[in-house]
Amino acid sequence: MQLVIGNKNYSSWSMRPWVLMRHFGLAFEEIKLRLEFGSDTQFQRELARYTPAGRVPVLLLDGHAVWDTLAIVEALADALPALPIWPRDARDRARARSLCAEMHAGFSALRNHCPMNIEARLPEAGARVLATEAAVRVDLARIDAMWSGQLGASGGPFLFGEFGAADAFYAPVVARCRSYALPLSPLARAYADRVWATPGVAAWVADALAERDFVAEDEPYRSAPI
Ligand SMILES: N[C@@H](CCC(=O)N[C@@H](CS)C(=O)NCC(=O)O)C(=O)O
Repeated sequence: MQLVIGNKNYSSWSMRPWVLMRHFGLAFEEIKLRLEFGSDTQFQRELARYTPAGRVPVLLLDGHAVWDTLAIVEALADALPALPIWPRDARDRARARSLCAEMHAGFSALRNHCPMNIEARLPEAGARVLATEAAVRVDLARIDAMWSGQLGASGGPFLFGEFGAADAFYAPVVARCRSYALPLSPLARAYADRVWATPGVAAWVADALAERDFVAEDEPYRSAPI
């Protein structure tokens, strides 16, 4: 298997399947493309070798391209049915898919105003966004309630007991909460800390910190390279 990804510091969508695959100890080759925005970039030209969709991540299964995180997670679950990527219980599985779909299709205010930037510490930007953007407050409250409710239902330590696709989908939100110092309830904060400490997430974060790259489009709150 190969996984085509963007910069680890910035590419929240790439992070999701990568940490899931790493968590389950899957052997895969990582193909990292430097993010660039706009048309006719080197990023777009290289990516076009793998997908016509123009976005990372892309999973190559025996050379067959699967793109978009939801499709990638489903393809992994199909290919590796012994792994608890989704919960075993059908109702839990349906709920886990709902949470992933909610992330995939929603939380645009949080995503737009607090783009993932693992190495950055931007508490002032976070405070400003929370003070001025009601939609971000709504997104954060929904995520906190989702995590807290789901941890109460499952008993933890992860959303459905053991770490799986739903936790991987929310790992970039954990990164945003840290960078922008977004407030969480004690239950949600403890969950976020557990996610951060998982070996797959920790490995991604270590790689992100080592990148020391600067993509201006992903740095709305800073104008200078690190
Ligand atoms: N719905 C897609 C979103 C993927 C996505 O937006 N990827 C970003 C990087 S995190 C990207 O490739 N951006 C490049 C561009 O927009 O040109 C998924 O779930 O994989």
